[in-house]
Amino acid sequence: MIGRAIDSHSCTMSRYTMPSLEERYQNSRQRLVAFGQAHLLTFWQSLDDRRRSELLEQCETLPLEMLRGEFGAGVVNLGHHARAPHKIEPVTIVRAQELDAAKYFAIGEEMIRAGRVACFTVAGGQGTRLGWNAPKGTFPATPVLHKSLFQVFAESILAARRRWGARIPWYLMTSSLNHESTQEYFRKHDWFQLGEDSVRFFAQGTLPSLSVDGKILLAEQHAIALNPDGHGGAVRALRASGSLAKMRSEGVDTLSYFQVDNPLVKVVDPLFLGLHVSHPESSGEVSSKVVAKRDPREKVGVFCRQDDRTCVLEYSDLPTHLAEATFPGGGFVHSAGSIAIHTFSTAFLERLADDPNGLPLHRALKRVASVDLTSGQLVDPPAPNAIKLEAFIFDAVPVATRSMVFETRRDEEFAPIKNADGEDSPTTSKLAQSERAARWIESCGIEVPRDEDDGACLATLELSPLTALDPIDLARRSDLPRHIAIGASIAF
Ligand code: UD2
Repeated sequence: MIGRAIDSHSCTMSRYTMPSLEERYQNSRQRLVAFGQAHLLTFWQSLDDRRRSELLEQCETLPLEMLRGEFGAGVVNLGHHARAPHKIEPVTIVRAQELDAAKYFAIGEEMIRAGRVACFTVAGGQGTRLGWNAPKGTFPATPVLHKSLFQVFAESILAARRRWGARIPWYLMTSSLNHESTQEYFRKHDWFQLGEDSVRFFAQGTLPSLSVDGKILLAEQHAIALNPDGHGGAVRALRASGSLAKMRSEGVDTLSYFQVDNPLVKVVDPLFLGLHVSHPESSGEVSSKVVAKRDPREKVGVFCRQDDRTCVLEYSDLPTHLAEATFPGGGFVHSAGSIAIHTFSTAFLERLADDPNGLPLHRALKRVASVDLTSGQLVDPPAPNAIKLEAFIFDAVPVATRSMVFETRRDEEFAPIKNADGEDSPTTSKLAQSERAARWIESCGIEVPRDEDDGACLATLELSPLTALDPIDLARRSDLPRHIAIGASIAF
């Protein structure tokens, strides 16, 4: 930090000189000692100057002040220790059928046309559960043409641009693990016709892994064990990358946020945007979409009320008795499952980014290979040994004055690809994509073959967003077949 600050000044003020390695070492040492982390310099004497400089650079950028509370927290309070659950009540849910949807849809359309809306995808995760080594967005997701997740989103954005005559820039957050490879993928595909200057990548930040007794771990003798700081890192990264400033300069004041794993997402949804800016339940800061949970154990966060604030409790933090609680007449009390689709005002994100404490950190016990301070050898532990810290974007929700929770249809908007098989896998997602295409095609009066017993579609269908963004769009087309054969595999 110190080195960088002086470096940038030195361009114009020549009386400043770069601090020597020794000065930087002394500064870092003092700071690390103050936070009980001086062990990071254990191998200093055996490092060459290049490695010493690399290590110092990492030490200088460690957010030690922000992490102060984590160093002494130990293994207790894994999960969301910053907000222990006390009184948890169900949340108010806004539903399309209970309001004048056409009015809000028109408001949202006007926002898009006016160039106020940008898309934002968080794509910094590793896709470990899926067993896919490349960036998750490159995973072949569609049932017939095997288009990647990134291509599906790109086609949706292109289609939305054409429909509303708007620019709709696309911001993608990567991490140090996939920043280069993600950009390379888009370059190879010529940015899917969106134009290079409107597809904008920035990498999220990192946080150090800690031992269970609160010591930052070394991944190498000269390198700190760092991991991406969670999708909540988006708040700082949007600011640090200059993205928020760019949005402001281009008149964008609203972000349509979605994750990289859901090919059914509406990348911009006029109804949701209109509700976000003008529904009485919304303060226009952050709004969220939910679906009714499949079952109490489904691995999605749950929207609830706590201390008179709307918030999200991650599934791992929701006590079983609350997850399984039912109303006297039936139905789960806490069924508002988060599908990680939000609308944010950029002004709200600016305010969050200004907060020196940032979003709370969640703690998870994980396996992390680290250097043994006595032997200097890298040790790959057989069991979880370290605390990884992450911020979650949905912790922005309770910061808002009021935050709207809007229920949508799972079969229309949520079929994530998370696991290699079983629930939320490529198989279940492709089936859901094909079923949605079948419903839209049927709504245009075209016959789709269906199983007599369970009603399942007996063909595999894929609808490009460029063909239709919704059933109304599809009905305008004159080039659809009149009939679809059993067993057919068709992409429109
Ligand atoms: C997330 C939510 C869960 C539910 C579900 C819906 C969390 C902790 N849980 O579960 O409540 O809403 O989604 O599908 O978010 N990412 C980054 N950087 C990171 C970590 C993740 O960009 O450091 C991205 C990742 O690329 C993906 C998204 O965030 O697009 C979700 O990450 P995840 O797969 O860890 O979250 P998941 O599926 O457990």
